[in-house]
Order: sequence, then C-alpha cells, then structure tokens
Amino acid sequence: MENISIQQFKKEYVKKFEQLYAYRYDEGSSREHFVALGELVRNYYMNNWKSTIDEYKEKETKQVFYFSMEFLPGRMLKSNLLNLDILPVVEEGLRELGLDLDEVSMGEADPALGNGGLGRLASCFMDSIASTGLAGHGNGIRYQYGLFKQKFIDGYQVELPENWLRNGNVWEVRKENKAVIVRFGGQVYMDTDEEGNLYPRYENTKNILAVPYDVPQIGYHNGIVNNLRLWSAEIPYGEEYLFRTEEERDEVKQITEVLYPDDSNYEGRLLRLRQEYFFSSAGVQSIIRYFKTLDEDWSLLPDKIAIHINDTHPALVVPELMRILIDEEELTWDQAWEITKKTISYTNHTILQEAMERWPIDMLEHLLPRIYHIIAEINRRHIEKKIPLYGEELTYRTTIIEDGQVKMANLAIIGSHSINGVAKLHTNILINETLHDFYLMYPNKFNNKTNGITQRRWVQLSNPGLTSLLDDVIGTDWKSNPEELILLKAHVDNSELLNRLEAVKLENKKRFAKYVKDEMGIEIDPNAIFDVQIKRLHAYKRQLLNVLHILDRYSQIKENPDIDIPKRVFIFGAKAAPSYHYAKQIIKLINAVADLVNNDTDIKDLIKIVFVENYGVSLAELIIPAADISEQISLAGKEASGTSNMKLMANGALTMATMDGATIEIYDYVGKENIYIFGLKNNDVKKYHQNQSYNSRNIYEGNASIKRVLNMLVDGSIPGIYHEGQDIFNSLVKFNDEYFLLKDFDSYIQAHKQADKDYQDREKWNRMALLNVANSGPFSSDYTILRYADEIWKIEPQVENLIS
Ligand code: DL6
Repeated sequence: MENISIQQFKKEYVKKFEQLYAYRYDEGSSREHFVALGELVRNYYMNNWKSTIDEYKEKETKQVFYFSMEFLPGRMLKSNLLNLDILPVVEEGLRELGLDLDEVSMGEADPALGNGGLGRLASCFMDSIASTGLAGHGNGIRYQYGLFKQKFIDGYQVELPENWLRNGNVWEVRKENKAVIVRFGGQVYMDTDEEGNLYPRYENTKNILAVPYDVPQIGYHNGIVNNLRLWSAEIPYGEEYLFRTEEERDEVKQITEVLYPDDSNYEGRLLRLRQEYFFSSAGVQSIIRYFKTLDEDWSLLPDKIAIHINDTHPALVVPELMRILIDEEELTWDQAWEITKKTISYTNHTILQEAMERWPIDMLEHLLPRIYHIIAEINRRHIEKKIPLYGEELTYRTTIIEDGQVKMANLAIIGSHSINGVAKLHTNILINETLHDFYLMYPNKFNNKTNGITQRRWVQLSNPGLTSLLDDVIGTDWKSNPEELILLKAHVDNSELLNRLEAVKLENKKRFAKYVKDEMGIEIDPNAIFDVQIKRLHAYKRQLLNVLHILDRYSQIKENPDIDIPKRVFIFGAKAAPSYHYAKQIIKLINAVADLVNNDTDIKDLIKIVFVENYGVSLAELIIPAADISEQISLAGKEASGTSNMKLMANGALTMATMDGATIEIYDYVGKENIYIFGLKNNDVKKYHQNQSYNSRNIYEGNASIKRVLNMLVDGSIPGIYHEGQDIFNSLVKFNDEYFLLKDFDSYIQAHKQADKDYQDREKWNRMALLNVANSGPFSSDYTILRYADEIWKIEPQVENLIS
C-alpha cells in the first residue's frame, strides 16, 4: 500500500473511531479500539484484494485452492499490519494517541478453528502463499464455536464453548451472492432423458445453503491479497417452510456450529461427515462456477485450477468433482476421471491407524447417496483395472471399500496425482510401510514436502527483541529470505553478541514469567531453564515421559537437598480430545505433580511446573520466545513432522529429541553438538515390534530409578490423583508400555543431565542457541510452499518474488 504518515494515520484513526462509536476515542475499550483499527486497516487492503482477484481472473492465472477442515490463523491484526508494511507507523501513531498496540491487539479474538499442528500449518501456508506471490486460497469451515476453551478444575480438563464470533469478526466479508446449495440425504435414481442419456434424479433431499465468508490473506510487502473462504450453513432463502421443526432447524445450524464435534458416538461421527461434505462440496462448486466464467474447455480445468486436500477430511472433493463433471456438466466418466486426478493432490499427516478416516458404508449411503454411488464406481473401476497389472492380492489391499467401510486415504490416493508426507522420515514410512502397496502402483505420485513455519509470525511478531538483534547483525534481508539467517553463524564467537542473545531471551522469559504470575499466581525465576513441551496431548507424544523425568528429578532433590543443578521450569501447554480418556488422565497427573512440586519447600524452587490453560496460537507466541529447551520426545516413527520444533529452534531453544519427524532434519542442519538426541530410533522400534521382544515389566523390575518413579504413581506420594495413577502405572507396566517410555527413560535422563551441565556454561549454551537460530531458515514455510507450487501445483509467483 501507499505510504501513510503517522499524522495521517492518527487523523484517520480518530475519525474512524468516532464515526463508529460516537464518543471520544480515549474513552474506548481495547475491544473497541481493535474494531476501529480493524475497520481502518480494511480500507488499506480492500483495493488490493479486489485487484488481486481481478487480475487472476483477467490473466486466467492458475490458482490453487487449499482445502482444510482446520485453520489456526491466530490474531490477525499485527500480522496484517506487518504484511501491509504499516506496523511501525500504526504502533507509533497509537502510542502518540496514548494507546498501546499490544493492548489493542488483545481486543481481537484468537480464532481456534483447528486442533493443532495441521491447522496451524494451513495458516502458515496461507501466509506463505500470499507472501511468495502465489495465486492461492484457502477453503474451510466458519465454525461458530472453535476448539473448546480448556479450563482446569481440580486438575481435570473441562471443556467450555469457545464463542470466538461473539463480537463479530472485522476481517471477514459475508458474500451472500456467492452462496451455493449443498444437498444431503434423500434418494437418487438414475433416469434416462429424451436422448437416452442417464441422469440422476434426486428425491426428498435436504438442501442447505452454504454462505461464504471471505477473509483476506495479505502477502508480505507485495500487494497481493488472497482469499480464505470459510463456509457457513444456513436454511435456504424462501425454503424456511421445509425446516418447520426446531430439530430440523438445529440440524442445519449444527453443520458449522462446532469444530470436530465429539466423534466418539454415531451422532458425532455423522455430523463430522456432514461437515466434511459440506465444505468440500461448497468449495468445489464455487471453483467450478469460477472456471465456467473463463469459458474454457473442461480438459483445461487442471491447467487453471489445483485443489489440494489437507489430510483426508476434504477427500470427498474427489467424488464431488466427479459428480459435478458427470451429472451437471455431462462429461463422460473417463473425461471426468482424468480431470479429477490431474486437479487434486493430497497431503498425508499421520500414520496412526486410529487417525486414518473410515466411514461406514451405510452412513455414507444414507447421507450422500449419489456420492456413495460414485465412490463405489471409482473403486469398481480401480479394482478392475489394477488386477491384471498387480494381481488380486495387492489390488484388494488397495480397495477403497472394505469390511463395510469406506477408506478415505485410499480414495484420496487413487483420486489424486500427488501424495506427500510432511517430513523425510514420514514420507519414507509412507512409501516403505503404511502405503507401500500404493507406492508399488503409483511410485510417481509419492513425494516429500517437509513442513515449515512462517518467521513473520513466529519471529518478527512474537520476538521483537531477537528481530532487532538479527537486523543489527545480519541486516534485514532474512525477513524476505530466511535462509540468510545462516549469516549469523559467522558471529558465533562474538561474546558481546552472545550476551545480547542471552539478554533478549531473559527479557522474553520475564515477559512470560509475568503472565504466569498474573494469570496463575505462580512465581517462576527467569534465570531458570525454561523447558517447554507445547502440543496436543497424545500418548505417542509422550508428555508422560516428561513427567517421569520431573518425578525422578524431584526424588533426587528430596534425597540430596544440596544437589548442584540449575533451576528448571517445566512448561506444558496441551489440550486433550474430549473423549480421549487416557490423555485427560495425564493432564490430571501433570497438574497433581505441579501441585506437589510447586508447594514443596524442600525443593527450593529447583523445579517449578507451569501447565498453562487453554494453550493456543496466542499463548504459543508468548511461550516460544521464552523457551530454552524444546521437548520433541515422541516415540520415533510416530510424529509425522512436528512444527513447534521449528518455531522453538527459530527462537533459540535447544531441542531435546528423539529421532522423529522433522526433528531429524533439524538435527541434520544444526549438527549433533547443538541438539540433545536420545532414545530408540525408528528401526529399533520396528525390531521390537517384529520380535515382540519388548518387556516393560522387566525394565520396571530391573531399574531402581524407574521403579521408584513409577511407584510414586500408586503409593500415595502424589496427592490428588486417584485411579489415574493406577491406570497410568498399568499402561506402563501391566500393558507393556505401548510407546516405549521405560526403554527411553535412561537416555532421556542422561540427555537432560547434559543439558543442565551445558546451561551452566553460559557461553556454550548461547553459542548453541545462536546456531539453532542460524540454521532455522530452511524451515521457513515460504520454501515449503514454493516446493508445493513448483512440484505439485505447477503454479508460479505472480509478482517479482522477494523470496528466492
Ligand atoms: O503436518 C502438520 C502436523 C504434523 O506436524 C504433526 O506431526 C502431525 O501429527 C499432524 N497430524 C495431524 C493428523 N490429524 N489427522 N488426521 O494432525 O500434522
């Protein structure tokens, strides 16, 4: 946008505020200031938004549509100001008006429209797509309620509704004229028209109106403004009489009411399937409507449009695109199939069997009869075509429909031209194990795209101290080309710089310590090691191993009160799925251990535990810059990639890790001296599985430290836990410790001892921290996205690219 002076901004701001609220701006609340500022900022990007979209259309630029059930954008105000290049002007202008941008920013709700890594990745990608000048848009759901708000009551997780839209959303634009109808249920019959062509005749369907709300995705200093289109479900105008009962009206509302409804029961699962089809169908319909305005031959669809599906949640785009092309546009099956495959690509984000989506046939058939017909036909043709080439056994192992269920990953692979994993190890596991049968059939479809993060949010916005240090030492080019961070390496022996890096970290730790004191009433020492594990709570991520380490440390201090170790603050942030009982037990355990340790005066503050409530993007922005240690301790082979590992490294935390996910690639960049690696490797785990030779009870019986720690779970040492202690003990000893915690325990403890030692050598630690920052550039999502663009989507930046 054009330069704006501080004076001009102030004038416009005051005018905007007073127009909106009809009283003096200095009487406003943070919320009101946020709305006024948001409204003003809209004026600054609206023209570019329109011209970006117009230009794509005029030039018939190929565009990618990123379909994701989840987006976790975080608060958008500062990110929009940064990308529009007006952050300093606005910050100063507000200051002169007696306002503080950080406070104003708190007036914005943090939209928790995702669960964790997958949703945050989608938002980093949106930022990177616009910032690298690519023509690409998001497609998702405008959930009325985001992921639940987590509260701890008596140490237990309690889920409260997250009504993030309570005060509206200044960034979104409701586009009623772009609404489409999505059809559910009813019956479908194949009829013949006058010319003898088959066509589907629908009866008794429930038609739902999908209304888009568009949210701008502003590129970094490049004038591009793309679209994130979020769909909301409504009763179609004029058809209210078809939704006469409360129940029928509720059914419509529910479709976009809440993120990931509890799918532990049939009703929850049915609703989830409705959501998946709802946004897939609405998105595809709007893409097709756009394509038709170009008046091109259908065979050119894949030259103008790429559809990417973020995990299998949007996999119904495959049969939906087929349905539209065949039923509505009257293409032949073969024509439609070629177009569909060439248009769609898919990212796999997990190898955990329980996370691989499957839908019961009767559910699909009942909810989406025509879509089910098409899936069945895709499968029939797949089997028929592949048996002669690969034999029955292999072919049937790739079937989409089996044992009364529809396997969404199989549908996504068969119906797309590219499937990628999200880190090298993950892709190798897909190729060699999980999806090996598909790899034999379609070797060229498989590729790796290691995840990335945007340094704009995760360094520039969340760590201004580090940002100015970097600007001073290596110049500002790293902001548009993060690989330039490597220039920092040349300064690794500059003690003055290392001290400054330490001072920046200390300031960030003080900032977080203040939050902890204000919000939780816990006093923590900013000079302690801040040891951070922030991610969804899941058994494979092994937060429990972290707890076992804390209990071991606690016992050692109790035994030897004069022990010479640095203070540690263990920081957790994690939500557990509402129906995931074991994960919730671990939450209770962490809180109980925190109560025990934090209040034990014998410990003399050598250990403090902080489990923040309601972890999300905004808290991550506060915690990550303050971290000294990044816990990435999943069982090797289980974490597809991880992205907190990258954010923490970029902020100078040292990684404590197993060789898993993208952490292996972090290891490759920083070198073994600058990371703490412990535990089994993927191949070791595989061997244990093959030989069935793991016996956790033997370890428990034979290792005194482990025995002592595990006994604490059941002998009353930890007040406040009841059956949780016994259940967790049983999972580790009686049920053979599925995630090999006991096997990895010793090496984990050793790695932490080494970290204690290194931390006391401040120069050494700071050097390691600096090398982590210096090597974090390749993990920019800008590069990741450019690889997607080049190798999968076949699209090119539309502006002269700042990012090389
Ligand atoms: O790719 C983003 C993120 C990875 O960093 C995590 O390692 C992985 O666990 C997560 N996967 C999911 C899968 N959910 N489903 N389905 O969230 O993706």
